Amino acid sequence: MKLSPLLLAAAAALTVQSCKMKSTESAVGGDAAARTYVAPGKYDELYNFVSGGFSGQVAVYGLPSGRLLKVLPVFSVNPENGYGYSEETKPMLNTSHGFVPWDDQHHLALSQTNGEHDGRWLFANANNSPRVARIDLKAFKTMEIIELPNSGGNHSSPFLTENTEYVIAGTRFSVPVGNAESPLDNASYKKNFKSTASFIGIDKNSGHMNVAFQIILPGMDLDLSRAGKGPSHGWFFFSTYNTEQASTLLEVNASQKDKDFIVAVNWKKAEEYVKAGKAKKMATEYYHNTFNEENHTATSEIIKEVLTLDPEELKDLVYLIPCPKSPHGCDVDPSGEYIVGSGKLAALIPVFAFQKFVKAIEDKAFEGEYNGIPVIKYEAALHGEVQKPGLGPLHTEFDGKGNAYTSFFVSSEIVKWSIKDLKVLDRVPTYYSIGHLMVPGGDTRKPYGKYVVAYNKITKDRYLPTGPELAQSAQLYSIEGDKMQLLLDFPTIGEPHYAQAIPAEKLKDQSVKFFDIAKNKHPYVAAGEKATKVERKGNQVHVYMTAIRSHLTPDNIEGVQVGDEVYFHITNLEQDWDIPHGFAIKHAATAELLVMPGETSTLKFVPTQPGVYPFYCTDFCSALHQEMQGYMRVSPKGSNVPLKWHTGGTDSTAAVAAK
Ligand code: RUQ
Ligand code: CUA
Repeated sequence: MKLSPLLLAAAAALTVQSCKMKSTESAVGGDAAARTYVAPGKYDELYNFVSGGFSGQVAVYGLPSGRLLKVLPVFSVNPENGYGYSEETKPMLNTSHGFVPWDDQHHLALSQTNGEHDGRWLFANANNSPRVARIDLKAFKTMEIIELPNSGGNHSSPFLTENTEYVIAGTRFSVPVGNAESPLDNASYKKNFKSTASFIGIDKNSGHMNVAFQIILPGMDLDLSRAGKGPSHGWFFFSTYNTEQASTLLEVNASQKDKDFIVAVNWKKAEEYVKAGKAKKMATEYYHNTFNEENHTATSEIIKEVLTLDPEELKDLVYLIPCPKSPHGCDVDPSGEYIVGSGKLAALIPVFAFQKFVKAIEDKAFEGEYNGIPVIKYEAALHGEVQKPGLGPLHTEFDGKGNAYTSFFVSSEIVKWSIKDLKVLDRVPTYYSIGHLMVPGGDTRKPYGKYVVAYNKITKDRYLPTGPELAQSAQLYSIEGDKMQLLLDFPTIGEPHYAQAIPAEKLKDQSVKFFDIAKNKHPYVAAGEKATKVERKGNQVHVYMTAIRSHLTPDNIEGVQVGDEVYFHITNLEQDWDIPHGFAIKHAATAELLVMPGETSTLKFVPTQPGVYPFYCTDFCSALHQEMQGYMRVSPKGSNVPLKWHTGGTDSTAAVAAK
């Protein structure tokens, strides 16, 4: 039998495919299933908070199972529960440029006390319209979003100091400060464009954020950052690229120089300068949105001023450490002594020693200045280099046992190396093209260790094909032994970037189960069915409605007219865990509400045609959930149908008379 060339090619392809699959599968440890299996009804060991990338949200997974537990809406509207659609949550997404329904969410930071995760809050960045959010880890809810002035692409954010004194946010794009206009060419870039490092102060008790001050740096791209800890407490380190200061074709122009910088900022000094009145007030405008737990409502505040510090004037505020080559990750080890700079285009990983850095400043071991900021000699701050680690190093995390784990995008692997002697100890492939990696607590003084998770950029053949867009992927490895061991793949939402993980023990018992209805201070609350009513104020109709298994009160409403603004204020009267009620009305141009027990939420509906509009509970809440429904009659504009409402056959007029 003669084989056609086409068949031969197909056979060859099959062989390649099966070889690949074999090697992929054999990379999994034999007992992997047992080590990631969480039996039905059992809890996971860790919460894993994973950035949602271009979904704008944060996803919560259990580890080691990889099970998706929740999608937390943060920077994007979320029709599933009405976030960004309800009247109460719309203000959360207000910015100086209006209501913005989406963002790109990259990095997460769990709040810390003494350099350890304390389980209070989770901070998240918005990359595109520069903002930082604070999520409360009792209710798993976005409580606060603050906009950043003078920023253009909030990538280097949010990163925390050891006691959550500050959330740090560096801008990726340099921009003319004060949102000024500028011609776009390299000369104008050098002259007008600045990068800023924002220090967001965090209130110790409430977690409330305020932009304490901004350091205005020369034009370049800040990429990632880490706070010092222990001996380096009081310092902050940013990686930068495009120190060439190009405004166009960065792919080529920002890769010219052998070395860019790690920007070291002395934030304790910055505090002193602010206290001494050395900061300049700059007029600006940015939004600060807070969700109030008492009335379940968000409000926006507009702030018109920011304090700025100029490192060209304040000479001991900022120092630059040369770092090869377009560094991405900039990571500080648990001891606070070593700073790892991962140059995307570098063939080695430089590790800097904090003590040497301090000594270099004392000795004035400078090689010159960059835009008026002293540049330390590379060798003077260098602890050593990891030689031939892999291709395209991006990020490094630590296990607290003296080992570092670096992700390599180009060579698609995780490499384990020793901080002390900079020797490569182990390497494992990732499937495929890893971006960030995360060791639980790997950015703190006391890593939990045990696992490293790879968050991959490309998924290809790992899951069943789902058209051109495939699930994004995370992979869980054991780091308990000398050799890393692949245990599990699990798909993620959006594109995963950075993540955090915390032992379940630290969070699970503080979880809010419902809101106390007696403490509900919403202006339109109906704290019981007796308090339900419908009120007209001009063309606004306010429906004070309650939901309880298994009816809505009132469930018949008449006297609404075309063009009225109807506000359904739904109070969920339940005082029990896991009993939300939903609310939707036919033809409303908005998402449903999902109202938590004890909470009040508002859906706005402007009917455009007369008719009868059914409404119902969307969440299957009891055996009679399907009975949880009602009608609103809408009459033509100017109609003389009186406003009335019925519940269980009782006419509102009678109910009102009886009161
Ligand atoms: S980044 S893949 Cu947006 Cu954190 Cu490194
Ligand atoms: Cu309430 Cu279904």
